Amino acid sequence: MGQLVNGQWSTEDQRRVGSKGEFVRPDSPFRSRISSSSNEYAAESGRYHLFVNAGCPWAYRTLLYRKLKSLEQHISISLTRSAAGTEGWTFGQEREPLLNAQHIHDVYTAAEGSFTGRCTVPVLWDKTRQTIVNNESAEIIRMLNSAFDVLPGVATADYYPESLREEIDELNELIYRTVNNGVYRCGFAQTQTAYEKAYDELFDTLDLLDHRLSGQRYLCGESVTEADWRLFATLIRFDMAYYGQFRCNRNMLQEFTHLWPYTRDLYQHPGVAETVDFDAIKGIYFGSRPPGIVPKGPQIDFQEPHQRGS
Ligand SMILES: N[C@@H](CCC(=O)N[C@@H](CS)C(=O)NCC(=O)O)C(=O)O
Repeated sequence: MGQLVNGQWSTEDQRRVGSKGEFVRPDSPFRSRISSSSNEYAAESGRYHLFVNAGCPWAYRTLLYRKLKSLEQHISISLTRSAAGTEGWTFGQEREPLLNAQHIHDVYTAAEGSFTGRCTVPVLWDKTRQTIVNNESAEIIRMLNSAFDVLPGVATADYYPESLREEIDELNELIYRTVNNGVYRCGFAQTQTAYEKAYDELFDTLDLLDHRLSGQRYLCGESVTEADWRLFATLIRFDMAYYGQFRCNRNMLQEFTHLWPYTRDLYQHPGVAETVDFDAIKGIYFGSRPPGIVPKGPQIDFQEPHQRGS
């Protein structure tokens, strides 16, 4: 996809491959935090903005949390086009209104003129300090979960409760490595061995989670947590994108006894369905590659009753 080198766009793709041909995801460089007690990044209404692509599973986490926590009135957004162009994620000729950016890389250079690195979404932008606060989705959703709770109208739901943190962290670690990033390790592997290792680990974890969900409604019991939402972002894309495009094809999600109704259960939570943009999902995985033909199928009914409680 290319990247910035000293603030200039370069179409040369930096290799993200380890010595065994395995996909290696670079660390996110902007890691500041918003909090209700921060002097630098205070939790204020209207101050922050998200630059996102609705198809991307990492950016999607932040869109989902913005909805779940009723933060739409406090945090504004700019959506890129779903497919990437020669200069990465783009807003097209119309540009987006906040920074007059045409590409996501314009947002990175607005924060740091000589930035070197990949220009990923999501980006959490501070309108006051005119800079990027954070571009790591795992950290952004933690902030959205609680930092803005003091503002009017914000939902009080806590998806990272104190009593479950250890369990959530443990699940996140396994699910990030083998499922969220696991599908990318399948799709971007450069050797057969690296691909098969990622594939086996992915389906071992999905089998384990399917079994876990046979005896309880959600990953940590009877209440939805961050671990569920992070898993959901991958599962909702599974049959449509990863099964075919990333060769994650031992089974479709729809063939799992418990994971499939579990995914529908989460999809049917108030507000969630409207955050999922199936055209955008197909757009990033298929539309970004020439000749940009997007598959019509598969037909999946996420609204089918899930029978896992109400
Ligand atoms: N660690 C980041 C990863 C984000 C990420 O890789 N986003 C993809 C889109 S799905 C991206 O923007 N890729 C562009 C690139 O790697 O150049 C996060 O979770 O926020």
